[in-house]
Amino acid sequence: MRPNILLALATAVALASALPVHAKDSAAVRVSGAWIRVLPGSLPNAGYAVLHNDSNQVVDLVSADSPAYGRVMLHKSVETGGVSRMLPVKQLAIPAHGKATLAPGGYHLMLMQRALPVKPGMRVKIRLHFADGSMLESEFLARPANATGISG
Ligand SMILES: [Cu+2]
Repeated sequence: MRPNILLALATAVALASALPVHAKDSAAVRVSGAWIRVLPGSLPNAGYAVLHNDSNQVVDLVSADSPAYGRVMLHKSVETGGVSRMLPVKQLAIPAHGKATLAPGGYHLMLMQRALPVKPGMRVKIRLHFADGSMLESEFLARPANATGISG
């Protein structure tokens, strides 16, 4: 190979290795009260938590994933004319020095295509991804179908 091609290859390798391989952990967001309502069979499960933003800037939750589920979506439950429906949500803002709540009847993580067994009492890893490219891995406590919160 000619030297200038080798140089181009070396530059390409150097550029590739400079790209971030892993998203940086979010230092701004904390999760509390994280739990999953486990429904029987192949029904989707729902994940709930309170997301706290300790920083001076709004942080947007844009997606999530989990080794226990093939697909995780951000949803919002809305009631129109007495009928409850779920709508996909592109992003959820966590205000600066504030919080965003995912709870039954409102925002939630829709956990679909269960890939691992999830039983009440288990702790399930879910990674939250934010608009700034950071992410946060947290453990959600699996709870039975009739649970109304992380306890009770
Ligand atoms: Cu949903």
